[in-house]
Amino acid sequence: MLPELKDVLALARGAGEILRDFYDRPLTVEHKGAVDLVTESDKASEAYLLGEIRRRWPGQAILAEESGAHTGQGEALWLVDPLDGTTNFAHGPPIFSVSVAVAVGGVVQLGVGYDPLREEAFCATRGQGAWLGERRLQVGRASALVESLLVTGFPYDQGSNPDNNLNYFKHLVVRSRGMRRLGSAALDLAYVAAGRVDGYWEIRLQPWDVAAGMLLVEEAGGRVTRLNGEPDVLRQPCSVLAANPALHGLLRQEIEAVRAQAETGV
Ligand code: LIP
Repeated sequence: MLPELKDVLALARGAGEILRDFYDRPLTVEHKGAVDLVTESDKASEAYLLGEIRRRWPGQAILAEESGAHTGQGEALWLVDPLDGTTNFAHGPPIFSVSVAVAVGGVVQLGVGYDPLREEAFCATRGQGAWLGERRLQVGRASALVESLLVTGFPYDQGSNPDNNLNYFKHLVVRSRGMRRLGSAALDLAYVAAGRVDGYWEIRLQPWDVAAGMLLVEEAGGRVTRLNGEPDVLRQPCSVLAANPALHGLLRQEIEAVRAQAETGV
């Protein structure tokens, strides 16, 4: 038996309630890497989500940020980010989310990105549109970079890996109307779907960061690919480029120009 969107939404809201309880309280912060944090709120949210999934959909496979891959039977795969934006959560900026998606046969069919502080649930079912409450989501119409508000992020190995997105950032920031780094990939994608920002790209993410958000953007009329234009966004390490179709093409051209410049050294 497969879940319905309302089931995924209920799970995301339940996890969001846990995050609200933890938010603004002193936290124990552990390190998965130099700047890759995990808190008890990540773990508590994930424990809740996995417990509910296993109770109501026993035997279905799960890929979750903190506990990794859990094999199952059948074609369903849950992709769970219990707290997307952990660094913000640990430091204080009120920008984080719960991201839950369900893929069947490798294709994401259901996705929810939930902001527990604003209580905004961005939801999508493949082929049935993307929604924020009763409002149907539609990507923005920016058709020139200089008209576009862009958002991006940086990988956790930003300090040790020279391929850390600064090259694309430097090239695009001066060609756009504005650039933001919000700190939650799931919300970045939800905001592209809602037309709040016009384009988003990021490198070396994980499937749980982007699975729900990529469905939101696709169902809102946007285009989502890897930075190189290939379709398999969820292939690890994930890279993502999301925008309305016209702007997606323009961003692809600029990204290729940066790549060509790096390869030729000119
Ligand atoms: C984060 C993403 C963010 C990215 C960070 C990290 P987490 O996910 O939401 O966009 O820049 O490197 O991947 O770790 O907070 O779930």
